[in-house]
Amino acid sequence: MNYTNIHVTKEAGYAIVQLNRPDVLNAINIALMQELVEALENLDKDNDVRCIILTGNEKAFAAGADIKEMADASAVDMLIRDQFARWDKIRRIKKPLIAAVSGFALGGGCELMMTCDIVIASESAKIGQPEINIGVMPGAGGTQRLTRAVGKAKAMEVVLTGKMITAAEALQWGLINKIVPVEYYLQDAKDLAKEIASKPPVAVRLAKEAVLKSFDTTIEGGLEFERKNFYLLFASEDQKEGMKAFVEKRKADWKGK
Ligand code: DAK
Repeated sequence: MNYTNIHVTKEAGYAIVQLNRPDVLNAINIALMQELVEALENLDKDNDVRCIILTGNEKAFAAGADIKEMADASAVDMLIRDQFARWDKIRRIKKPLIAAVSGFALGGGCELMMTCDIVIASESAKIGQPEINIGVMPGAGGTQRLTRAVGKAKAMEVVLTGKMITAAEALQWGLINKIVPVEYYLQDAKDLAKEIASKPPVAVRLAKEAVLKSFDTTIEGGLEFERKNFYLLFASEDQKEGMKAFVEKRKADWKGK
């Protein structure tokens, strides 16, 4: 597939989707979003791909939605563009998404990062929700996902001041998983993707689904959901293979079924 605003590379077991508008710090315009959703949905269906890395470049993961594209839009224009439908599609990607973040992850860039399941950041990452500085507020999950990740007090500080936080702060606050030197952040994400790709895919899928469920249900509902997914895995060939391999002291050969 030929894309203009992103690059897609497939490696053994995983894929890398790189945002590719370096001149504008990977600002997310409609064209980029269309390509991103199409690529992610295709990779989600691709049996050779078991994990997806989403990245930018050393200077920017993404500095937000494209302000120039939105500046003159009316509320009705925004409604008709219905861009939230595309963001929702990213939320529904079933394979694990790893964000490999360096430089700016701001506004929609931070929201995209938070839609991913695991975040590996370089030491230079600068993360924030600066929408307040341009007369708006986060619109693609920033007030909700950030608050759930770091708590009300810190989310308020970030959203109401528009300040950027460092990678070290983001790690301390529990927003990201790991900080690595700039030279290694992508390699680190690849190593993690390889590790996840080596696990039984059906179990990975149902486990991701169950963890995400915890965001929008009660503990009772979540435990019930988890249990159903757990039972379901006993219908998979990989459960039989995984437990048999353990007993026989050999490496499991996953079929993804
Ligand atoms: N949009 C468009 N262009 C951007 C941009 C952005 N968000 N961020 C940077 N650029 C462009 C700059 O205009 C500049 O272009 P030229 O002037 O060279 O043509 C180029 O990238 C380099 O930027 P700077 O010269 O400003 O670079 P600096 O290193 O000096 O500063 C910076 C870097 C990241 C601090 C600065 O660029 C900056 O403050 N950028 C804006 C950050 C920001 O406010 N981001 C939040 C945007 S609002 C929605 C979903 C999501 C959203 C909205 C709707 N729906 C589903 C409907 C999200 C909204 C947002 O993200």
